[in-house]
Amino acid sequence: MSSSDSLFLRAATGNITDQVPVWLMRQAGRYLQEYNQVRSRVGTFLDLCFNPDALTEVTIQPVERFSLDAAIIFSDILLVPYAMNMHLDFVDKVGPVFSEPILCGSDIGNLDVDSVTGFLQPVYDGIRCCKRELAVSVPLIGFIGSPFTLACYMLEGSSCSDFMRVKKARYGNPEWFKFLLERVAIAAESHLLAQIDAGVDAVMIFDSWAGILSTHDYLSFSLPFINRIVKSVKVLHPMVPVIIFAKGGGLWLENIASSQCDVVALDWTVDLASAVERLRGFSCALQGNLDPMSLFGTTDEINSELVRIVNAVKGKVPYIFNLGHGVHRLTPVGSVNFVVERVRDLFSRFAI
Ligand code: 1CP
Repeated sequence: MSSSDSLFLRAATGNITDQVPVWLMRQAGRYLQEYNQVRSRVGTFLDLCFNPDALTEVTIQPVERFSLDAAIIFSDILLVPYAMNMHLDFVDKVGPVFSEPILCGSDIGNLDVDSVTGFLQPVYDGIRCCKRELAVSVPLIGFIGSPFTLACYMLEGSSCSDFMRVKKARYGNPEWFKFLLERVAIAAESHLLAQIDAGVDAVMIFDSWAGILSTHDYLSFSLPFINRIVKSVKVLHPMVPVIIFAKGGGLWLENIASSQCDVVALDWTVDLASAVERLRGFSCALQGNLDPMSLFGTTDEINSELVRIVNAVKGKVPYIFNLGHGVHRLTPVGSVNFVVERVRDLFSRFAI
């Protein structure tokens, strides 16, 4: 068997599969005891991201524990701005913090685009290490944040609620806002291509803050920069599937599917059956949709969500099971187990 025969890659390249491939956004992390053990041994979150052996270990942990059909390299979207020379800390109970956010156009000039792949070599070493350790039936996914989502963090400095600085930049100085997006797009693209060169089998672009934009702005300030990156991947690596995830992007599924991407990843706000209808004319696979917070509910409630999902997709569209966003760090591990086993069971029992 070669990795292209894997369940995940068959679905990601547009084939309707008999069994459903399963993986979970943020499948590695603090809800797993074995992750916390490695974290406390290795040091900070950033220490872990730059330690090829340790990041391999935590990448593989959830794959082994839940027999998942794909691994995602343990890393973070914010390593790209970090590699562009922005000081980054992950502060307990706060999250990521850039202590010197971008304040004006002249700060953009200080961003280093050329050294990104040199700085992120440990990530590529980690990818090579994961590829040696993973079974061929388990493909490895590489990823970046979308230029817009990265720019949000670079302007705000940390997680925020009103995105005042982003909106001020966009409406107060759209020219330098676009210039920032261009610089970030170049850096993010080089990191994605380097991950492919190191051996990832598929790539995903996370546009986690897409949903704060108007439709006009999503189509002007986010999707074009993603499209440019997708085009480069397709020119250089036409066989590598590209997944696009826009959180809050349910209004724009057709626009996303019109890029050259292979898989449209859905958050939990989208009605899956309607998404299947809307994307009928496009040759894209679908991924995701289960509300990650449903894992805090009863098994009956989780089960009915899974029945709805399987009913909407089975036999109709190439589909990869996933959540509509990342696994929350307080998620009971038993619920993850239940979801993974139950969705496979339901999928194999439903007649096409
Ligand atoms: O101490 C810790 O363990 C830190 C928690 C943590 C983890 C486990 C962070 C900080 N990042 C990660 C890993 C991570 N981040 C992965 C690993 C692979 C896997 O999925 O198993 C991935 C794919 C990401 C991607 C990521 N980072 C996104 C996009 C997906 C999403 O969740 O929307 C975003 C927005 C980030 C930023 C980030 N990094 C960390 C946190 C807590 C956040 C979110 C902050 C916020 O809510 O604004």
